Amino acid sequence: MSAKRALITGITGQDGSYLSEYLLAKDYEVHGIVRRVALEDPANRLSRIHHIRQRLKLHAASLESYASIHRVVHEVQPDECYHLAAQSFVSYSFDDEFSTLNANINGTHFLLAALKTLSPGSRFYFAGSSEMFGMAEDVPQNEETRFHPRSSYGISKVAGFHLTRNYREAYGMHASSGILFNHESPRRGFEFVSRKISAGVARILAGRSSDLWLGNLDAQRDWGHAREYVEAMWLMLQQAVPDDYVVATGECHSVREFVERAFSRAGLDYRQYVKTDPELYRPAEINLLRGDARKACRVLGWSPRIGFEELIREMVDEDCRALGVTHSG
Ligand code: NAP
Ligand code: F7E
Repeated sequence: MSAKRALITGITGQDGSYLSEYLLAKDYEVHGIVRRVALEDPANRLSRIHHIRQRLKLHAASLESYASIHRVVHEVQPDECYHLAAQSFVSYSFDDEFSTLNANINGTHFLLAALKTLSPGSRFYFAGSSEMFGMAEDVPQNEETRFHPRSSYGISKVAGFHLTRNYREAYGMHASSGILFNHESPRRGFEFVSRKISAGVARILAGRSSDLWLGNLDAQRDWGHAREYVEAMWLMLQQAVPDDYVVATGECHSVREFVERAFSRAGLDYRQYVKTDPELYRPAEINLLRGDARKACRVLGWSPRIGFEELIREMVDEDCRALGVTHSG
């Protein structure tokens, strides 16, 4: 039997890199969509997939161009398509609502439309987000919780979620959405708070900074590890029937707790280094997100194994190692 073919958008990102490794280990033929500029600057823009680059088939295309998406879908005809590409930074979505909505909504629509026309038997995964719940009425949030997004990023994900559901219902496509809560790793982008903190700890230890400026320390999130969240994506596409699933740990912690644990891992007291800047607060914050992933556990057999402490330890240790510093934590 020939290998299954997967197409991943956003393959250069945190989740795209873990998912590629996971699918390669299952003997998939893995194709990825990247921006043209990434192919011209591989050292910087392909760094997360550098180690597996030779085993991947990369295609230049843009989320903004239907013609380019159409061309890649026509060429690849994937068995499974994982749509991970997005402007994913919530803070930036307040600075540029237009590009966030355009890229995230049109990109999803273009991909679904191209698959429907050229490869209707493909199975499709949409990267939904707990940001869709926003100012949620219920805690914890599950698949029945009403959406109340608080940013154009969250709004774009609600639109993508409904597009995915509509293609499933209207055209019979095997299209599923994962509603994933925050997931981090040493491959997380430096702009997100977890990595900003772990990298900040390492820079302080290395003597490259003396402080770390953050925004709202009281916000609470449900933080898991990206490496195991991509397994849930794959499991969704192995089901006979497409559906939507919350993926979360069920535990939540404040940013302050994350900071406290990360600094103490390195033997430091965060109160001596962390400063807050009101400029880093968001115009509309989400104070508390905590997921109820019982459906994913029951139907997919998925549950998280890596806890909050272990996640922070791995991130801090990896950032310290990268800067060549050891710590006494
Ligand atoms: P990430 O590290 O920020 O990766 C985003 C990917 O999207 C990168 O490969 C990026 O390419 C690509 N991309 C962005 N804009 C693009 C455009 N206009 N055209 C083509 N590609 C574009 O994000 P992640 O953490 O892996 O998350 C993966 C997906 O899950 C995203 O859709 C995110 O919104 C969603 N999600 C993430 C979380 C989380 O906690 N990580 C939770 C829920 C949902 P470049 O490398 O070229 O910029
Ligand atoms: O913020 C607070 C900030 O940017 C987490 C994305 O993957 O997960 C991510 O979105 C919290 C917020 O992630 C700083 O106000 C305090 O309350 O790490 P973040 P996010 O906004 O939760 C969801 C599920 C996604 O879907 C997104 O794609 O931390 N915070 N001080 C800060 N946040 C940042 N970035 N920087 C600070 O200095």
